[in-house]
This record gives sequence, C-alpha cells and structure tokens, in this order.
Amino acid sequence: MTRDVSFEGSAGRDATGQRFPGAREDRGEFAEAARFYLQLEPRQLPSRFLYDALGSALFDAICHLPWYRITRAELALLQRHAVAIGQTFQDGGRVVELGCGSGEKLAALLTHAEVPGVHAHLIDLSDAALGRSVQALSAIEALDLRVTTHQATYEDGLLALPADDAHPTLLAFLGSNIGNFDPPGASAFLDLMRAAVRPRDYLLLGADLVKPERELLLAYDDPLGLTAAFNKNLLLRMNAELGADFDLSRFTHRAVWNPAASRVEMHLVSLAEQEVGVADAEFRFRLQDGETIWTESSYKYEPASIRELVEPAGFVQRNQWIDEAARFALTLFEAV
Ligand code: AVI
Repeated sequence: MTRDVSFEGSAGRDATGQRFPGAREDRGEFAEAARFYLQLEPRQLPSRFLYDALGSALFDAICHLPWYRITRAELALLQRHAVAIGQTFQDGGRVVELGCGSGEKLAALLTHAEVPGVHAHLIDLSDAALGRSVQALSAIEALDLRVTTHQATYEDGLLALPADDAHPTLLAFLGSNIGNFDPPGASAFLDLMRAAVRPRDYLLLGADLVKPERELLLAYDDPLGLTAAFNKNLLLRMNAELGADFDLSRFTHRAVWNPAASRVEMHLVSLAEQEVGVADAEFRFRLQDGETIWTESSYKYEPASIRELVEPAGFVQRNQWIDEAARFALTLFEAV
C-alpha cells in the first residue's frame, strides 16, 4: 500500500458544507457560527460542531449501541454486495469516500470486492479519522492499494480531486450522512458530487429509512444516555473553546420525530429561564424555560424517495439493496 497525504483548507462551512454568513476560520468560525445560529428563531447550532475529539468518540460509541443500527446494517450490506459494487471500480479504478470515519466500511468493501490496484481517496476533516482509516486499509495487503488522504471539508476535498479520465470512479457517501443535510442542502451537495465525476462514474449512497417512531426515538435517545452526552457535549465544547457559561445541569437532551419533514431532530432543552453568555462571540442571550436549541436533523427516507432526491442531480439508479430489519438502504447510481 502507498499513502499520499495532501491537506486542504476547511474554513467557513456549516454541517451541510454550506457557508454561513460572515464565516472566518477555526475557533473564530465556531464563535461566529454560535453567534449567528443561536440568535435565529428557533435557536440552533450546526451539527458539524458536534464532532470535536470527545464528540467523535461518543459518536463512535453510539455506532455500537443496539438501538443505533445504521453502521452495522450498512457494513453487512457492503460485505454482502461487495462483488457487485466492485464492478464499478474495476481496472485500476478509484474509490473516493467522503467522511471516512474509522475506515472500517471501505476496508470491508475492498476486502470483499477483491479488486486489485484501486486508488482510494479519503476525504475527512478529522486527521484522527484519516489516520485510523489509513491503518484499517493498510491491513489489506494483497490488493496493491494506493491511498491518498485529503484533510478537508467534503466540498474542498471534492474540488481538489485530481481529474482522472483513464479510470472509473466510485464516490461513496455512506452512514446516512446525507440525512444531516436539509433537502435543499442535500440537492446542492448532490450537484457538487455530480460535478466531481464524469458520466459512467458511480455514486454509492447509504441512507437510513423511515421506520416506526419508537425505533427512531430509541436510536436518537438511547437508554444508556450516550446520545444525550453527544448532544450536551456541544455545550461543554462551547464552554471550553468559546468562553461560554452554559450550566449543563440546566439542559436536557430531546429527540423528536417530525413526520411532516421526515426527520429526527435533536434539541437541547433549557430546564429553566436562564441567561447564557458566549464570551468569544461577544453576546449573551436569554432562554425561556422549555426553550430549545436545535442541534441536528437526521432525515429518513423511503426507498423511492432516495431515487427522487438523487436522480435530478444527473445520476440514474442502477441498484438498491435494503436491510429490511434495520430499514437501511444502500443505493448505487451511475452518473449520466
Ligand atoms: C453522522 N450522522 C449520520 C448521525 C445520524 O444518525 O444522523 C449522527 C448521530 N446523531 C445522533 N446519533 C447519531
């Protein structure tokens, strides 16, 4: 295995990869996002700020919970259908994964597809995630794999992908990360992905499906309290990084299924009327008792609605594999 490392910038985008008004970089960017989004009605924070080191560790733990089935269902589908998926990057093709996490899924796909000479491009904001993914992929020695990492937002990573006219490309966007975009954001992001590939390249999309409300709420408000910790860590992070003075004992986690919008929402609910300051963002605000800060949306789909969402961007659906028990879909599209 060979490894190339390239770094690209990451400034000024929210959870959906979009710029927010007045974005700057790093901590300044977080402060400006906090100031902008916490003053919207309803108050909110972009979900991408959930993923500092502790938030990422909590999310990894969530993926092991019996009630959160996305990760295991997707891994099983990737293993089961790896040979069919592998047809798309045969002949020394490349696989581009957006948001590689631990690299476990790509490693499973490549191991079971058994396609030699693949060039894997990993795009992730987290250097730790890139490092773990490289390690996971280095275990596959037989396949003469080449790995290039791009520490970047999805958008910057896609824009920086070198053109490759000679080899087929499979773009993998897994884990139902698409579900953290609102519908216009998802469409805009699909346009961006389509612009990064050529006709006859492929997109592999993992997306969680609508299921009974009880199951959805257990997945996003688990009895062990990991998702609550994952959500409340955002307040801890603002205290540590932005000089905020959130009293964590005066907030609780709430997950809500919004059937009209087909999304699970995560909120932080204020347990009292209180005033909070965010020093580095130079503002204070009052929360009413029961008022919420909306921290994440996780859209859920029907098998047909995935096709309806993706095809207008310039793809046609070629295959769809569904785990009926977990209600999760892996859908393969060809760029046209
Ligand atoms: C990363 N993303 C797809 C997860 C989801 O299901 O929306 C994040 C998550 N939020 C709460 N639990 C997991």
